[in-house]
Amino acid sequence: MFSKEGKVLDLGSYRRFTFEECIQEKFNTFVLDEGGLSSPLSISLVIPTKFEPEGILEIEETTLHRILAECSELVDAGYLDEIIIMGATRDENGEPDFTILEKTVKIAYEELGLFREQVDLLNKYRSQKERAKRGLIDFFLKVIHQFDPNITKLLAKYGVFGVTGYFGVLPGKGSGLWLSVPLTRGDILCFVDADIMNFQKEFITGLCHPIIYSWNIQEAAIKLVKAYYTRLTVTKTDPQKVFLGGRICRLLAMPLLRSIVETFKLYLGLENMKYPLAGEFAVSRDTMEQLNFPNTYAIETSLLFQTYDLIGPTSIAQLDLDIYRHIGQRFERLENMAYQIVDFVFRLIDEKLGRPLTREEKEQLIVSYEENVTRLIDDYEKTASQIKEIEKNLLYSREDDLEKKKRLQQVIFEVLEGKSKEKRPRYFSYPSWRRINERTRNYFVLKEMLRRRCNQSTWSRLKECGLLS
Ligand SMILES: Nc1nc2c(ncn2[C@@H]2O[C@H](COP(=O)(O)OP(=O)(O)OP(=O)(O)O)[C@@H](O)[C@H]2O)c(=O)[nH]1
Ligand SMILES: [Mg+2]
Repeated sequence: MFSKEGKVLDLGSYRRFTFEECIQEKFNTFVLDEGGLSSPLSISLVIPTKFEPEGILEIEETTLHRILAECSELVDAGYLDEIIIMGATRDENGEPDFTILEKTVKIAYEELGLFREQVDLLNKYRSQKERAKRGLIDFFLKVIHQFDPNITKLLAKYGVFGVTGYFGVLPGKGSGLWLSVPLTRGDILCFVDADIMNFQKEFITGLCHPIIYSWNIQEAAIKLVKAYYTRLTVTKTDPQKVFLGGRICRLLAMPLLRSIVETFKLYLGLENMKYPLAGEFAVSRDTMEQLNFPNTYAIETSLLFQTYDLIGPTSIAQLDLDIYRHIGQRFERLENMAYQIVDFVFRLIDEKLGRPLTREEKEQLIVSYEENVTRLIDDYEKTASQIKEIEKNLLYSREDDLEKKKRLQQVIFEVLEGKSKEKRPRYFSYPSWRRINERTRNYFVLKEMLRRRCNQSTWSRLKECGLLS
C-alpha cells in the first residue's frame, strides 16, 4: 500500500478494505499518550455543518439521520472514539443559531445508542447531571457552535488571539476545522461533510485504514487520505433532479492544479489528484497540528498543498468512494467559492516563487487552463453517459459546463489581474496549533478547557431541546 514513484498513491475503491480488517487493524495499533504510556489508537470524526438562516430542510435532516445511523455502527464496533459536530448556522440577524444544534442532538439521541445511554444515565443520576453541567461528563457526541461566546472567551483567556492576530473565530469552514483540532482527542481525525445523502460507514473505515495500516512504518507512511468520487448533486428546490456535481472542483480546481504543475513545475505529483476539493479526508493529528488554516473555502486546497510541502506526495493517498450523492448549492454561491480558491492559489504561487507572476506566465497559465478544462469536459461527457445507465434522472449538458467554464476562466483572469477585489473575502489564515503552543505554552490546558466547554455546550443543547430534565 505504498507509493514508490513520488506520486500520490491511488488506492482505488474503498471496497478493497473489508470492514473486519479495518476494525482489527485499529485494535492492533498503539500510540504513546502524553504521559508516555502505550495506549490504543483513537479516531475522532468531525462533521462541519452550516445551514441557511431559514433553518434545516427535511432533506438535510434525513441526511444527518443517515450519517449518524451509519456512524452508530462504527461506534458499536469500537472504531470511532468520538464525534464532533461543528455548527456555524446563523439566524437572519447574523446571530449564532443554536436551534440547529438542538435538532442535531435530538437526531444523535435517536440514532446513536451509546449517546442515548449517556443521556439517559444523566436523567437517572442527579450527581452525573451536575457533573455534566460542569463539563465533566465526556459526551460521546459533542455539538459546538463556531461562534459560541464561551469558546471565544477561552481562546482569549489563553492568549490564542495574541498569536492569530485577530480577536474571535471568523466565519468560514476553514475556521471551523481549525477549531475542531484542539476540541478532538483522536490520533486520527476524519472529516466528512454533512450533506452526503448516500453516506456509508465504509467511507470512514476506508479513509482511516491506510493511515492506521502504515502507522508503525517509518518510511513512506501515509498521513493523509483524501476521497475522490463522482459527485451527483441533488438540488434543494427539486430533489428529483440529479446533476453531475462538483462543478468548482471539476471545472476549476482540477484543471487549474494541472496547469500549475505544468507551468511552474510546482507540486509535482498532485496533478493526478482526482478530487482535490473533497471535504472527506482522514489525517494524522501530528500532521494536522502543523498546518495553517485559511478561513475560507480554500481550506481543502490549502491543507493539501501544505501537507505536500510538509511530508511530500508519497505520504498522501486518495481513495475512490465511487458515487457521492449530495445536496448542492446554487451556482452563485459556488462562484463565491471560486474567488476564494483562486485568490488563495495565486497568493501561494507568488509566495513560492518569491515574486509576482510575469505577463507571459499569466498568459501561459490561462492557455494551459483552457486546454486542461476542455480535455476534462470531454471526460465528463463520457462519465455522464455511463452514469445515465444507472441513474436515469441524471441531467448533464456539455454546453452548460462550457458556459460555467467561461465564467470560471473570467474569475481566474480577474484575480490574476487584481480586479474584483470586493468579491474576495479578506484573506485570513489561522496559524497551526503547534505554533500557537510554541508561543503560548499552554496547549494542553487549553485543550482540556475547550473540551469542557464543548461538553457544557452539548449539555445546554440537550437541556434546551428537552432531552435532559
Ligand atoms: N462549521 C462550518 N461548517 C461549514 C461552513 N461552511 C460550510 N460548512 C459545512 O461544510 C460542508 C461543506 O460545505 P458546502 O457548502 O457543502 O461545500 P461543498 O461541499 O464544497 O460544496 P457543494 O458541492 O455545493 O456541496 C457542509 O457540511 C457544510 O454544512 C462554515 O462556515 N462553518
Ligand atoms: Mg457540500
